[in-house]
Amino acid sequence: MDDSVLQSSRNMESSSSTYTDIDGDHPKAIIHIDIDCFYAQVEMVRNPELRGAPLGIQQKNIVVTSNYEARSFGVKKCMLVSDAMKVCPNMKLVNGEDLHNYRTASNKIFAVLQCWKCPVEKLGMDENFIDVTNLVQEKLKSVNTAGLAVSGHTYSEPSMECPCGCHARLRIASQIASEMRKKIFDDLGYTTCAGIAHNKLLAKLICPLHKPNDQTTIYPEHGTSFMSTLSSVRSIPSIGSKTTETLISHKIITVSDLQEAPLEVLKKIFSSDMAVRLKNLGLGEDNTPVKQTGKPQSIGLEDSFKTVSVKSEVEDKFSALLQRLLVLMREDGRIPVSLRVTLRKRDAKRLSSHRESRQAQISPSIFTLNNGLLTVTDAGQQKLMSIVMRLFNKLIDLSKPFHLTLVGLAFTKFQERMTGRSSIVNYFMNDISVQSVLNLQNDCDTSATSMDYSAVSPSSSTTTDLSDAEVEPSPKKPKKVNWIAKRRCLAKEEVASPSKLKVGELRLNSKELEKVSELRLNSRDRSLTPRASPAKDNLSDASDSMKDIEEGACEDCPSYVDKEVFNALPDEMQQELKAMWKNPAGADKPRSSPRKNKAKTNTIMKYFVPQK
Ligand code: DCP
Ligand code: MG
Ligand code: MG
Repeated sequence: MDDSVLQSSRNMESSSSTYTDIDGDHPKAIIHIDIDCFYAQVEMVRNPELRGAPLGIQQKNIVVTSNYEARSFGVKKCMLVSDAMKVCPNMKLVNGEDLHNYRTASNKIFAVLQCWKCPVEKLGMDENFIDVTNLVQEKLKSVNTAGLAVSGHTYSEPSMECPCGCHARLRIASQIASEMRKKIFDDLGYTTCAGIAHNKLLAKLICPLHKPNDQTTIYPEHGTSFMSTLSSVRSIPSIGSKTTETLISHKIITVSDLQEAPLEVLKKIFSSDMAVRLKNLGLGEDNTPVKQTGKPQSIGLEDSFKTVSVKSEVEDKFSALLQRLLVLMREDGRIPVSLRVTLRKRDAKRLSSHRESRQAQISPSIFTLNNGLLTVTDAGQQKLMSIVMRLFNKLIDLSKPFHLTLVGLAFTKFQERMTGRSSIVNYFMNDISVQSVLNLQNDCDTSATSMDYSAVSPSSSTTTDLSDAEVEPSPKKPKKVNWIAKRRCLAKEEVASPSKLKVGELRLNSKELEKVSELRLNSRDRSLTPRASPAKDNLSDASDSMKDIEEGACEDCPSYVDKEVFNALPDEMQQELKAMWKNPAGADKPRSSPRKNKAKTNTIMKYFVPQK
């Protein structure tokens, strides 16, 4: 870091930015994309009649953003509605307090950007960084860079190439940025701006230079001079209000001031690391990586208040939180398998507060797919509420008065699901045991993987269990995993090739099967993720975990049949199996006489064979 400061300082010291300044290496190519007047565009895409005339998005008494037509009248972000209407009396207002559509749009944009298979880091709702370095390297192999022009604007034209080759790379990156913006527009209808640079800082700051619906590339040697055009140190993204205040108190107000401030002076004001970082930022230097954004580890909501000390009130609060949480869950798309309840308790004697949480596993079968959306029936919601209240009862001794100042609910673990309307996917995602039927297609070698489940199974965890063992069944248990592993191996012996799996018997078409296989992989990958913090995972041991699934259980099942698997099968298949068990002379002994009854050779029956 010190080196880069020295390097940049050297650049600063030269009277002008000549090409003798260009040395060093600028290997990265970063794109920053920001959606134009985001909330306003979302509303205009939803309702095209709003296009072409001034539009403001109102939250409370503020216009949080407006389209470019309104901006041309002088409407600015975060203007009071009254002021905005004075400058633009014809502006239509749309209420933007419900963020649902904006979040959905944001997720769709993120998904489009993932198509390039480069790291994408989401910043807020309408911005993304994309590190296209590797993609550019790939393209360099096939693209003739000699005649390749930049796509869009250039901050400042270079008169010679940088020896490290970054100019050519950034030109290619600008072409990629164009493709990305075009795809966002073609697929979703949003116009965007992009900044292209060798680091995140410059890519972000150069992005709005040509607004709306355009893009700008900046070359490394112009970074310092571009930064000096920024009037306030606050314009630098990682400099917050406190640091700004401190800098201002030392008469460092503009970015130029920061550039000129000797590092030694900054080190007297800030820690050494911070001083170096500030100095670098001022000079346009930034080596922070683009970190791939993943889904959040948990989705939660909290409600704080002065006091709640009656159980029925707590229940109301949780009920309201649950409704909102289910909306967030639907937007997220993953199936929760763990629910956490948090309380903040006020201790009147000690005049202090502290938080306590408990969590329990929940059965994925509570959730259903309805028109491709994850939903919970009224009965499912009641079930979730009863889990919440049981956890609450464990956190609070109701025989004594209590004083709460916050309640929180969060889904803390998830199973991946495939999107789409396929009911069979929904059906098969209920439990990994069900997936084991499908694993018959796979190599027996995967049994080793299936055994890995035990390594992350709740009961093998060293966690001190604080949770509610009665609450809900565990979706993954080592006991069952053994069954799966054995079953897979049996399958290999008995089903010589995947084609022998009579897919029709499973009422699956090949597309659905593909989806389910993917689903299984997703689910397995999730399950194999080691717990970051076992102490926080107070998962239930689920000793009576079969309770839910055994409702309407298979009383006629032979003892060797895994009831969870059986209960997860479609009704017709259950009926078929039951009929066969009633007639043991039939196909319930597929291993002993697999070819005698030709019609039944490849039925589901063969997978319900006794273990040796
Ligand atoms: N937003 C908000 N409150 C703010 C600033 C922004 O609610 N103080 C919301 C509304 C914006 C969205 O965030 O539409 C994205 O913020 P931007 O700063 O990117 O602004 P816009 O996308 O609206 O406009 P621009 O075209 O300048 O990017
Ligand atoms: Mg924007
Ligand atoms: Mg933005």
